[in-house]
Amino acid sequence: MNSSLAFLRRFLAAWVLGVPLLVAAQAEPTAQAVRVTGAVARELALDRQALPALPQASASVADKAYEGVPLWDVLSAAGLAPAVAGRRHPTLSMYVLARGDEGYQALFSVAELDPALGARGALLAHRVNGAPLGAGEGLVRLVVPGDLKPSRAVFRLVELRLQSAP
Ligand SMILES: Nc1nc2c(c(=O)[nH]1)N[C@H]1C(S)=C(S)[C@@H](COP(=O)(O)O)O[C@H]1N2
Ligand SMILES: [Mo]
Repeated sequence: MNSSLAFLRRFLAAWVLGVPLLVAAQAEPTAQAVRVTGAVARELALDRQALPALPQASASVADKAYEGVPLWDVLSAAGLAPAVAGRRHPTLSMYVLARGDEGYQALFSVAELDPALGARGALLAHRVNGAPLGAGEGLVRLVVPGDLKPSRAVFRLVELRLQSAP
């Protein structure tokens, strides 16, 4: 009798404590900002308020009209800071790792993004076809004009990490 009562108590305690923890884990909110990190002069965090306040641009990709902030503007605001010194044209050996909140990653060379070189016009999009991004796309989707498939169009973007090739 006593032991089954103890079991019931433990069961109830696990239930009462465990359920809210489980719910909290499942309801993990979409990241509230895109962070610009790594080899930059100053790290940035762009949140829901900051993004629409920056100069906007648009891009059409796969029959969708995206609006957002040019990726190059954000990289310029953060300031490229090559980690390897004494190199001619040091940004030519730098790259950006774009990461979604679940760990999905896609890499861009700084040169392909540079308006003086590849000029891809990549956008940190926060609106599509005149409305906020779709459910599941998060706060920001990286939109990449010129890519034939949207494989690098990282949704639920949380980080842009600048690195220098060794
Ligand atoms: N965060 C994140 N972004 C991602 C992916 C992913 O798995 N995670 N898949 C990519 C791939 S391979 C494709 S084809 C497109 C699919 O986007 P869509 O469902 O809007 O067509 O999203 C890209 N962006
Ligand atoms: Mo894909």
